[in-house]
Amino acid sequence: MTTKLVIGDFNKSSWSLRGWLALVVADVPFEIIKIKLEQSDTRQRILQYSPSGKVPALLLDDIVINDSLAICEYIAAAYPAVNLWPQDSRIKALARAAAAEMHSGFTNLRTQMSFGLNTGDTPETLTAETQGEIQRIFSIWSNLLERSGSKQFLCGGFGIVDAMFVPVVFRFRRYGITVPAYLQEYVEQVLAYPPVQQWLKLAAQEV
Ligand SMILES: N[C@@H](CCC(=O)N[C@@H](CS)C(=O)NCC(=O)O)C(=O)O
Repeated sequence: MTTKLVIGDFNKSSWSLRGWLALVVADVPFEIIKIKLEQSDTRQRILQYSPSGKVPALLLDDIVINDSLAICEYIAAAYPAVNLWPQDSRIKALARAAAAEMHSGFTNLRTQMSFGLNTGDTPETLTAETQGEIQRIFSIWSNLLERSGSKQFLCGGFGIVDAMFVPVVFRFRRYGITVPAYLQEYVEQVLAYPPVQQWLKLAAQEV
């Protein structure tokens, strides 16, 4: 079976990063088809592969999975030994809820603190709504760490829930958000995680 992942720029596409991480962490061999975002032909180029007009899209022989969380779910199911979700069903439910909240929410944070690793302006002040969302993320992380008893990632080994929040860790770093001391170690482990470093390297090499 051929596996291809259609993504946007490494510097710009936070949703691509999430899907890409699932494949890399599960050690799936795949090819990348990269489409430059924010160009006059971007939409037309993405539509050649992804019916939603969005990236990432995972191209398998006979289907296209055109959503980051669905890609993560597919990889978790296809490679169960990697444990991309926690094994404990209650912790897994909490991890899924956190991943879903990230996937569907935090619109103020995503708008005011754009993902661009090397692009975009830095807002002078963050709105109360954005600050509230940052506090909510701290609370999600601390709850998962406490409930799972993990000293590493949110629920033990690096999983989908961590992948969903990697772009947030990048944003906190880029916008100088002070992370509470009890979450500092988590953030450092995420930034030091080899696949995360690999993405940052690819982003740095991108013209
Ligand atoms: N819910 C989708 C969102 C995907 C999304 O918004 N992708 C952006 C890039 S990060 C995109 O394709 N933008 C292209 C465009 O709007 O032209 C997912 O989780 O995959």
